[in-house]
Amino acid sequence: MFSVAPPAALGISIPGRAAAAGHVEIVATDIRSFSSNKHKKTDDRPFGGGPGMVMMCQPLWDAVTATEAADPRAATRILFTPQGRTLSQSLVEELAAKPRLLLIAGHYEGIDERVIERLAPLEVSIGDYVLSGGELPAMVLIDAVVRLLPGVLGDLESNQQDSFSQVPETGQRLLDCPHYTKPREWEGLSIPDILLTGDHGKIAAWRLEQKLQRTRQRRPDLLA
Ligand code: 6GU
Repeated sequence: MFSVAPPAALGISIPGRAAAAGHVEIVATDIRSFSSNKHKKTDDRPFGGGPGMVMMCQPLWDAVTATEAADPRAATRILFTPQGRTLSQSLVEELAAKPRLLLIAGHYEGIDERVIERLAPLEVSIGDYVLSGGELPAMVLIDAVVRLLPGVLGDLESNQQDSFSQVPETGQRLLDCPHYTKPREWEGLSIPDILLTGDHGKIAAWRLEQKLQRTRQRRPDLLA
């Protein structure tokens, strides 16, 4: 078959545990193994000249269609590119609800536009900076999606209170509040008294206020 070992980074921490427990299956495909060229070439010089190499249509098309045919569930195709829609927690939530994702990581200056048109993938970027390929963005997306799958996080590490998750009180996406643990005094520094009152209503209100304050100070764009 054409699958290869997924990147080692996916075998550890929460994605690794999720895969071991059967909450997610991650399969990697080497596009090079679909090259019809005797040198396993998957890229070539750009028409019109210029620097860099361009990923050819045929190996990518064949890799995608063969990978899709190996599983009857329809796949949502995602192509990682700096020209894509910026990844956000709401997009991560949308993708976590899909039965199957097919992630395409190009490792070249670009991909022949004709195969992008034919594949019609969702094009996704992870931010306004340049990486040398889509592998790290693919791992970022996998980590963000897998931790939202049912059963992956236990109650103690619930994702309900993460930064960028909608707060139940207002439905806004806010930054997280500060957290404290033992000891009560550390190096002369104490913790906010409210956290010791045992008044869960007041504590929840304080935390919401902290989230709003932090978001106003650090990320006013989230409130706009
Ligand atoms: Cl998805 N790909 C590359 N090459 N660079 C990026 C990116 C993706 N997102 C941010 N920078």
